[in-house]
Amino acid sequence: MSDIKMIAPALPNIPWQEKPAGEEFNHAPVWRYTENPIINRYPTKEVARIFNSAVMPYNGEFIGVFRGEQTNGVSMIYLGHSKDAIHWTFQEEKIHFVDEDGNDFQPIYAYDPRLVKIEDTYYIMWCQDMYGAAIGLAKTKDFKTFTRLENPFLPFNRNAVLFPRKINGNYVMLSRPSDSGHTPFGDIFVSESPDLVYWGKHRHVMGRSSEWWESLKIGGGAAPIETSEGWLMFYHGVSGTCNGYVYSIGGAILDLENPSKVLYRCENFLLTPTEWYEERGFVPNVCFPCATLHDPESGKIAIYYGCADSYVGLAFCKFDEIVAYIKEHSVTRWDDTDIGRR
Ligand code: BMA
Repeated sequence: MSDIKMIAPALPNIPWQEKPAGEEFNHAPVWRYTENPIINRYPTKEVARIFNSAVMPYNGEFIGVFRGEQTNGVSMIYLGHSKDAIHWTFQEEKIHFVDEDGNDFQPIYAYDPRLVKIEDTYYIMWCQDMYGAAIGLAKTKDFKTFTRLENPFLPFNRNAVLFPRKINGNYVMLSRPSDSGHTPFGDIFVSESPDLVYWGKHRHVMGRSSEWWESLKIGGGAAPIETSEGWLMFYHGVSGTCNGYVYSIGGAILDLENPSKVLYRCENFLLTPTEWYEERGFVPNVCFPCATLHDPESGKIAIYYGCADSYVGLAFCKFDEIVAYIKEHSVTRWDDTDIGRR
């Protein structure tokens, strides 16, 4: 056991499956749920595919915000409930957002939602149209009323995720500035806000690396997990092949007080498309993490990831093992470890 501690509320009912017996991990110590994918096609009448989605504990059970690609091809966000975080039921109606005066304020499209609880409020971040792809942000306390806040960043931007607490008094959000299309570049940045309206202190966190699996672009994934040594971050890394992009899951640990500094960054992917539901689908070869459930007492971590823009998959790891693996295989460059200001 290492001395590093996960700092999060206990989650004794975390979904879990033990590491496959006899499995020799000559790769990262992450294993898939044997019943993957946990969400299949046509989950509701108007939705063809659910993928790239985020879940959280809620009232002793689980709740989630799901990217649902409607049968008209437009993505929206749907609410789901589950007793075990594996079997989900979805509201037929997409989430309806209102502005701060309570007036209807629906995005034209919405995709890749993340869900983060800060103090007593739940925040949803997603990608949407703001005269180009940009970040949408909303809050809820009861999962009945969803109030949109100001869009944090100008277009073009994707992959926003808040840290689960304020740092030095400010809200802190990762994002990935992009272009209006499929963006053949991209680094992770971090920004701060005292009030979730005005954002600044933009810093570079880390860039695509020379490792092939993340050599094209990277982007934030699940909300970072607080640990005694830093923020454990599962993100996505993309490589460009002659047959399109390949999305893998990577891991890094960011400085606790100044998360623009990368303490450790794993040179190996933690998960890359291997299974039929990751390699084959609407967009093949995509593992796209958007959330974790994690329990500090048992050290269990469940990673929720979109598979091939078609399904949701679940993978597991143990906190001590994944941190040890990231540290053991860490390679950082100067532009990872500096504070990212120029
Ligand atoms: C990215 C995002 C993700 C998607 C991925 C692969 O640009 O749009 O939602 O999973 O492409 O298609």
